[in-house]
Amino acid sequence: MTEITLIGVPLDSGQTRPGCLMGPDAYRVAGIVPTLTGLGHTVRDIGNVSHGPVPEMPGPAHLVRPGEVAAWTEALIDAGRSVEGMPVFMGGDHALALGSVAGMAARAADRDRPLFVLWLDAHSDFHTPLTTESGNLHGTPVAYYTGQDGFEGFPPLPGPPVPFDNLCMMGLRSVDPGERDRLAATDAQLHDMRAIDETGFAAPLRDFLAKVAAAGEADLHVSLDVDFLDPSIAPAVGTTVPGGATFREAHLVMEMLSESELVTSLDLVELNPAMDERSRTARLMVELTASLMGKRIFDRPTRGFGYGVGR
Ligand code: EXY
Ligand code: MN
Ligand code: MN
Ligand code: MN
Repeated sequence: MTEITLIGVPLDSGQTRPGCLMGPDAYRVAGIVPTLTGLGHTVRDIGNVSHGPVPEMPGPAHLVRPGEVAAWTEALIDAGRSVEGMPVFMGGDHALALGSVAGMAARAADRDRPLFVLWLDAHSDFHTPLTTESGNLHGTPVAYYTGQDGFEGFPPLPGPPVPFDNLCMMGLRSVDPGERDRLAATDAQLHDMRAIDETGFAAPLRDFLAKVAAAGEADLHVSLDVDFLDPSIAPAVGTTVPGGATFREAHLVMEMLSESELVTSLDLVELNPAMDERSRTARLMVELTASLMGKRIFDRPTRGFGYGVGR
């Protein structure tokens, strides 16, 4: 069983639509604590964290609240790095992943381990402050934690940048021209929905998990953006894109991750409770978290059964 630390991140400065700051409480109302304790885990909810002083920022004038995002990044690096068990960052928009992933990379390095990242998102979030057209910094975390240029005024990475070879993206279906060529030139494993339609999720996910397992002692961070899911099952997000993961596909991904026993930290991001329908999306995200944390229809042999990832 796992010691889970819930970290509430009421951050909505990565974009302009209000509402994501209610996300952490929506997960609490949807029962994330009893759901996880009911699976046998130890759960500590440390409440909502806040950020320190907001710095003056250099950089393009159209950036949306860059000082707040920089301050959050600093706060989340600190909040996550010292957690012993499994941190779950309850957002909050995806700008929280500048800090959560940078902090997890530092924590992994503190333990002499590499960090792998599974990015479940309709978007690649690979803009920098210099390439973003919208100015919305929730579209930039991947560029930050992989160490790209253009983040002047943001905290320096506290640990090593995440190598592209350790990064897998699934669910992609909205990638801007400014992100596309730079990302395609990297070693990141990029699975857009066109590819998923051909292979399904299982085969590429199995390959990625086998790679993580082959690294020996390694950490794996999963960043789950609500818009990874199809809007028909998850309407409470500001950046809906048609053609997302279905209910069963999302559960399969979570169940495979659970069976791998490799996941060491998690983001739940972009939930906007103001756009939800009777907590439907919040409840689905909690249900997916439960599947990631071991909820099964039937018990199955674990430690890599069938996936070649046991160790
Ligand atoms: N690529 C678009 C932009 O940069 O504005 C949309 C980014 C959406 C980011 C969401 C959280 O995944
Ligand atoms: Mn603030
Ligand atoms: Mn995202
Ligand atoms: Mn997204």
